[in-house]
Amino acid sequence: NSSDMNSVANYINNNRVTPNVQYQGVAKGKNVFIIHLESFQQFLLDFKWDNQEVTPNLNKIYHAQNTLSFDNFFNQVGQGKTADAELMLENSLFGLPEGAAMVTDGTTNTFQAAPAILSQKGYTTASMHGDVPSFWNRDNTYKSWGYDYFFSSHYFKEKKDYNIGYGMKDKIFLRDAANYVQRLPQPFYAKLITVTNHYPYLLDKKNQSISKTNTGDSTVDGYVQTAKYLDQSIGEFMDWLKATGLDKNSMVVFYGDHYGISANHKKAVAKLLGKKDFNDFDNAQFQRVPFMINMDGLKGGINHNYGGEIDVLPTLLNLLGVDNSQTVQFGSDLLAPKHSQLVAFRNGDFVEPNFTKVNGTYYHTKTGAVARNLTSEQKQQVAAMSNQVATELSLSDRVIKGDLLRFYKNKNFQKVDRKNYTYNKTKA
Ligand code: GP9
Ligand code: MN
Repeated sequence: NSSDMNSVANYINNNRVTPNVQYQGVAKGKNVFIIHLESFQQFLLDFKWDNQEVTPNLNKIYHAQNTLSFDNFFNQVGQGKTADAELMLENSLFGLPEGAAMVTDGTTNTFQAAPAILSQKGYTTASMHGDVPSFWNRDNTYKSWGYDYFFSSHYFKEKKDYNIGYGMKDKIFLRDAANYVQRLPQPFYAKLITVTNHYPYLLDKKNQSISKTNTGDSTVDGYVQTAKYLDQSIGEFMDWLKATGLDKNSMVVFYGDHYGISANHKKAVAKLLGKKDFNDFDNAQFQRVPFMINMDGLKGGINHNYGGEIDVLPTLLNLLGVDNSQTVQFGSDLLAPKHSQLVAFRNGDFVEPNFTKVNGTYYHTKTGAVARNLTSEQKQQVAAMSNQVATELSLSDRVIKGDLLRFYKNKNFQKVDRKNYTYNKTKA
């Protein structure tokens, strides 16, 4: 009920941090691209195989002077995978302990999502994806999030050979999506969801331009091939952006949604990384995914702050100069001087600069050693962090399960009326 909402709002307001004034509004009025890099992990950046960089285009973006990159940014998804990532990125709410909130609650709940926030600031908003609209209940949830458009596979030409795995091949998808992007009134907020780099990493012969790895684990060895293909599609997309001049007035945000190689493949990962061993601690550190913000004139560099997907919305809103002092958000601005570096995993574990908790065991983040003989002060610290993680997760769950945002009054935000949206298109 509404008093539940008040206690959540109190918690959030107590933890709200003041934004970084240096970056405040530097992207005001710019177009925004959110580029979803399917199953793409941080370790792929600068990774070499077969005598070549696997992802030269993304590496270039990662190291560019006008890219703000993060090397301690973690995926925080649960069972909802892609859906959890989308939910966190655009709402700063956690995925649910089980299932996917986009499916169970996306149609009926009230949200204050990025597309709605920005469309109330004059943006045109669109999500594009080369899979059927019903996957993860996107066609319903996007209405609750205030997306003006959803260009799903129904909007793209189909040809023999255009599809693989879960949908369109990334190069074809991004090329065709560009036609829709170009017709959006500016400023726009456009999310492009790739999918070729998805388990089980299938790719047709003519698109393979690097050999498979040699771990002998067939679910792992194709990963570099589809990652390279995704990287090439990004290279082509960036060329297009430049050719149109859109690179001059756009902020391009890249993120990896979740791991590509699960904890079931520890042996193969150890071999891939040239390590003797790969334990639970290593696997927690392996949850890093890219988060990069590229924009003409942006003061970039690699930022080492710990953070995760939950932190994206406040970070972007501050860059865009959108007041988010009233937003219900569980993350904190990655660039804020007092950004909270405690990164919650969906199961209650966490990682932060000093301690990592995996399956209830504490490790020293710097060395990976099990944290034995903690001082009483350290014991208090880790207990407090565990509590904070549990509190955040359970409050976020209450927001979703109780549909609490329907009670929340935010003077900067007008509630979304789902009836105003339709994404129907009959197949051409
Ligand atoms: C399909 C896609 C895959 O539309 O986005 O989702 P995932 O399996 O990665 O959660
Ligand atoms: Mn995914």
